[in-house]
Amino acid sequence: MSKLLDKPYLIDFPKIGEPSLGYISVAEKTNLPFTPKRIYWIYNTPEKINRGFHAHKNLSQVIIAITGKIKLKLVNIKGEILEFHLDGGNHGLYIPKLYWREIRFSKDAILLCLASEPYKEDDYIRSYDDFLKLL
Ligand code: T46
Repeated sequence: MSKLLDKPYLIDFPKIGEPSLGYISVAEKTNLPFTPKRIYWIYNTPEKINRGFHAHKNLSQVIIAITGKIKLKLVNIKGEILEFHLDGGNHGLYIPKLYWREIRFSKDAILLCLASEPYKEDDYIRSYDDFLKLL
């Protein structure tokens, strides 16, 4: 399935369980905008480190804060800024292609990413000046 939407949005995954037992959340065809071709995760990021600082030419992603808190600043090609705070394992953020991202992590944060494409370094726009040239 490939539903190409041009705006980021939050996805609420089901949260199955109860406090005394813990929870299971599920990402599947019915609640994802694409079928993931790659999964990666980021952890042990020091709080003073910001990651990202790039956009993707073609890649879409869904990002989940499995634990901890993750703040994302997104910029679209018109220069509009959007901010999102993720802090529950049952919420995901869909990020379409062509969004500059800057990401901050709480000490205990684990970021899980479902990516629409395999890793390709030439899909990255890593210079903000080059990104601004798309405006
Ligand atoms: C994104 C944010 C949320 C690989 O070899 N394969 C991979 O699948 C990935 C994601 C990265 N790498 C290598 C490339 C670099 O040598 O891992 C190193 C660190 O990657 P990067 O500097 O891109 O890391 P972040 O945290 O700035 O960005 C990553 C993703 O690359 C990016 O798509 O949106 O996480």
